[in-house]
Amino acid sequence: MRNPEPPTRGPRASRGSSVGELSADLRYKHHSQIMNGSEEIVEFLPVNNGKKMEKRGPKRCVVLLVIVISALLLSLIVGFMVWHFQYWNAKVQKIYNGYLRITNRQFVDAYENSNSSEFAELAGKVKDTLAALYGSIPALGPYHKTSVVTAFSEGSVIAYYWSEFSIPQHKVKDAQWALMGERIFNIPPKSRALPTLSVGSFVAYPVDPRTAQTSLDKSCSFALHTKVGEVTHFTTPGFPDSPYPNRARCQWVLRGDADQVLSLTFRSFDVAPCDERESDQVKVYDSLSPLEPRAVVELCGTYPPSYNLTFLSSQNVLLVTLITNTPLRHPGFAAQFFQLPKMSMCGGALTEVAGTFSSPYYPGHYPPNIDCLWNIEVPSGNNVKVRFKTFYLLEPHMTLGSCSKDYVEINGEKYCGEKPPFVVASKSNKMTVRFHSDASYTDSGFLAEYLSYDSSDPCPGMFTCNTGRCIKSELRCDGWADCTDFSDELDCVCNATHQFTCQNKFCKPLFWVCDTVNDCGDNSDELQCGCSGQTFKCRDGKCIPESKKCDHLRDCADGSDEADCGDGAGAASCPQNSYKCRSGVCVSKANPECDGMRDCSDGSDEEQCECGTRSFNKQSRIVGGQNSDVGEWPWQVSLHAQGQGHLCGASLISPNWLVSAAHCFVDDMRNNMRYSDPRVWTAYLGLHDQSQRQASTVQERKVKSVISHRLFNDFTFDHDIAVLELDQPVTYSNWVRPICLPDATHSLPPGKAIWVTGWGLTAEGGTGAVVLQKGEIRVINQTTCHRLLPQQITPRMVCVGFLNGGVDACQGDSGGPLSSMEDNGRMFLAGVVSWGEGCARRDKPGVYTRVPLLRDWIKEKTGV
Ligand code: 4AZ
Repeated sequence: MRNPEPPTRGPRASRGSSVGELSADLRYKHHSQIMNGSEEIVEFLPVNNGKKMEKRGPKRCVVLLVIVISALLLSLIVGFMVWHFQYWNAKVQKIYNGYLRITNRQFVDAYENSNSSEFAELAGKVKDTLAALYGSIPALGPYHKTSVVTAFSEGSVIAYYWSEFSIPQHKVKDAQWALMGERIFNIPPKSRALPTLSVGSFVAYPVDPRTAQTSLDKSCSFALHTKVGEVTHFTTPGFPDSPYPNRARCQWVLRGDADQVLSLTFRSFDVAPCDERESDQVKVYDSLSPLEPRAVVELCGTYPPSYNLTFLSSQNVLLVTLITNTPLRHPGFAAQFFQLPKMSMCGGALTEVAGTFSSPYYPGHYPPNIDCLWNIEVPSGNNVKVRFKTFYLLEPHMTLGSCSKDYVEINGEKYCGEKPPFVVASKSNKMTVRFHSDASYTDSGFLAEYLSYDSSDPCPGMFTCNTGRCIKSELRCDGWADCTDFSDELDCVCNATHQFTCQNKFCKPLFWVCDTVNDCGDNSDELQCGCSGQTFKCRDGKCIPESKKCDHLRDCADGSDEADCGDGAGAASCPQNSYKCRSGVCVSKANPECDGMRDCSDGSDEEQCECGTRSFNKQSRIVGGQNSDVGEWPWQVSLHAQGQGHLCGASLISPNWLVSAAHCFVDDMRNNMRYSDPRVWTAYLGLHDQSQRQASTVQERKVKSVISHRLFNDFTFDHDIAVLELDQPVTYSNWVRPICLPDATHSLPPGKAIWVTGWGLTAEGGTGAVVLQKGEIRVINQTTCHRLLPQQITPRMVCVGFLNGGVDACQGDSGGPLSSMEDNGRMFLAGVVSWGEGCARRDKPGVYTRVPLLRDWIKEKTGV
């Protein structure tokens, strides 16, 4: 039999394979046979039978379309049902922490013991009360699984609990709203039939799953009650000899007697470093339930012992929790607490001519939930001025500028956050200062002084800033903003002989005009600068002073001032100030070394970066001075000369190499001192206090060799750098660590804030410091540096300080580090303390050796 023509070129015609066609034909044949009972000729559509095709094609299309739509609908329905049961209707477990106040019970001591029958009896009633309470709320009742009472405290009785719900996904929001409602409206509403307990108020908050009490480790749960006149101590398990457990959920319930408050201090604190993702964390709550809105502080990392970690409660209880997530090994904390009577009043009347006042328990953290009011009244005819010497009212997650949480309010204006010293003045002899602390997170607060002043002459013999601060009259219109609000530089009539009038009316020294630095702020001092006379024209058209050409500093944005210098500076294969990877590739980014980003494809910019970090959390809260914190500058070294004590500073750059100033090692033959002899020197590392050189943190080393720069000039102090080799390498610790060495191309932009540290004199002609001092100073542009110290500055020198003076290095700081923090938080050795005209004098900034320019020399001599 001849194979008939393929059945159709309609919908089925797309089958391309002969097998497909064959089988299709066979099926048709079979179908006809059944229909007719005999072997009848089956009619197939001829290929060219267009009419028939028209008739039969659409019919099939419809059938197929119906099939497809039905299949689609079916899968939609199935999908919806899967979604409904899998997700929409799926139950999620929610845990809420809370507390409720029972008004018809008196607290008995047995409630402190969760194993007592009294505890069990009351806990049972609280559970029933909670069940009844949730049951009366349709959005909660059906989903309530269980409630567990964890503790009781006084007042009348406060019951702390957690409740578990299993809520369909789509009802979670309603449940949350319902609980919010309960939180706002005190219960019991008249209509609700609750068991025998009378409940005054009720609070519940969703729980961070990490702090859920369900996961609490029973072996790491402690309850402590301190007695009158007693200080109670507690530590993390194993402290200090072994690290606290990994993946632990620990808690300490701290109690005092009724009507007392608690003062808790962490005397030693060293947990895993804070990390944005997962870190170990200690939290203190002003409650016996870990409720976020009652959190007082959140701690991680390491704090030096000098840091004030004292926290006050608002009631007689505190809860301390430790949640560990990292496998890091840290000793944990040692803490103590005691009770003291609740402050009966806070604030008061201040009627002296001058005096001081502070936030409660200053410098400890003020307690949560407290309001103080000071009414200051000075003799009539005078005005009041309040100067805040320290001001720390900072809360995590606070919205900037809103002062909606903790604040100080003076004459209707609110102040909050962290502020440098500032003054508020009144226009009368009265002032009210209100302090408010809300229920969560506290800080160390403020210390303030008030004084009365003659309103007609607020600053006798001085200039009064608009902020109320008094500054020396000479500082008015001198081109430098001495008042924080610039008011000393406003409305000035500039002295045309030596001052330039900026468009914004500031007066600036004439020699700052056209020096490529925007000194006016509106750039008007850099406009209309022709490239005439003693100026060099950059390739981009900018003019710079001729003296800046070939000074090894990139002054033109395109580096053209350092090209064609014929001294090898421009001969490197990378353009000036661009970093050269080991592979030879140039990176144009500023200061890419050790910045945490792989800028070189060979990774060479991120090698040897174990430097420039400190173990302890950064502190900047030294009251009334510039003492450093312990471990704040772990690369700082004190160099003692035989029989003379501390003479110079130095910086640790590797386990056995230091960088210092060459002038420290110049022999003084008149006094028969051979300072170039390494045997004269002893290096103290990890030192904080010169009187505590035996402290366990200190590592003492002899010096094996002193290498001063061959080009050091004892007259000009050019190339004032030396490297010292230690007889034995030091061991890195929390107190001893190296600083990063900057690449030769590392830039120090004018205006950059840098730290100088040392035990040098604390005033010109004064005495040396006992405790390591720190000062924040700023890089001064090279033109200004030349002008202020004419004929004395070489390209190897950089001026750093303030033109007003005030903060500076001094004798004894020489050789010490100028520590510059880069974007990634690492500290780099920007300079070495070298020389200056006196100390902290106006217009006489300190001069430092530019370390980047001598980087290659350091590498050559030390291999570091
Ligand atoms: C010195 O004699 C010294 N003001 C170091 C720095 C400064 C002055 C003197 C800078 O070691």
